[in-house]
Amino acid sequence: MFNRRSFIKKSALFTSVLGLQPLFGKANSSVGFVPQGKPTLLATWNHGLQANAAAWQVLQSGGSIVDAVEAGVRVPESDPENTSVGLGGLPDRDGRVTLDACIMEPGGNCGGVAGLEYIENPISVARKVMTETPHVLLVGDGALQFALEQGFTRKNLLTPKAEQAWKEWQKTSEYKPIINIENHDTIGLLAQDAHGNLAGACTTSGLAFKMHGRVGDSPIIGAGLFVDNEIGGATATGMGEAVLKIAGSHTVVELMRQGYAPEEACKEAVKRIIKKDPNYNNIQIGFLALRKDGATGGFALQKGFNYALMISANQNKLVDASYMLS
Ligand code: SD4
Repeated sequence: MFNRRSFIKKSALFTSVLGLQPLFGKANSSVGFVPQGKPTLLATWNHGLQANAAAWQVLQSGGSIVDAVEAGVRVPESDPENTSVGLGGLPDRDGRVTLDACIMEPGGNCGGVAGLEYIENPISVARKVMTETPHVLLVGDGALQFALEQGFTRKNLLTPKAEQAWKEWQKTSEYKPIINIENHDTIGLLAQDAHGNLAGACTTSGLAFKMHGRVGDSPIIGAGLFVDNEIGGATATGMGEAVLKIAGSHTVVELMRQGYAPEEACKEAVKRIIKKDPNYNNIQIGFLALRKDGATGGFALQKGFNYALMISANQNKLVDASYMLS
């Protein structure tokens, strides 16, 4: 494990030798991480590659870190072939596509929507909740009403492919969440710009064929996503109920604050889920973490979770996360 005390000792020595002050944080918040001066993007699953590429483009053309994470996750949201996010997402058991999303910026402001129907890019509505309302989370009809007032277009999100899958499911109506669905699922994107500022976005259609009204971890700040600009950010994918029970992403960030390295922090959060959830064998959970100094990591409960890491214009690659159960 990354040892906080030795890190603080070493960085104190380093800064005193050079006569420098740590750039970020106070001694009692454990940091002193110096950002590496280049952007880093980290996103869940295969579709993270396209999301990262879009976010990178925004940063290169002078967009903000919040513009970048929003633009990144809009790509899988708008892909009708992707059955776990936005347009084309698998519906709930009543055949309704209900979307969850949230976004968080370096200043700690955040916004989210849950159970939002008919809007292709819920992440952009979440951003509007953050910037245009005094609230953090809008749900259901209220979220839709707000989106329409903000000028978003209402459209049918249930594609023929998703409708067909729902009809198939109705033949048995058996509710059994699928682990690692088609290797793309919720998209969580964590980003750091060249100045060291952090932001994140998370968006999903939630568990396929869920009860109508069910909300998972993804739109909940602290569960599906959390960013502390002094320490780092984290995001989650997988069985939302398990992530909610341990306030997963907040837990990962707090563990990094205590000195855990990103992967270790994600692993510790997975361990907490195993301790609490007797059903852990049948679910998947994946966490990603991006620390203030640009260090990254991920960890999953089961085999099969991967994520996209982008650190330069031509270095955007998939990484297989370590996992607990084989
Ligand atoms: C949820 N965490 O709604 C999301 C969806 C997901 O694997 O990632 N499913 O629980």
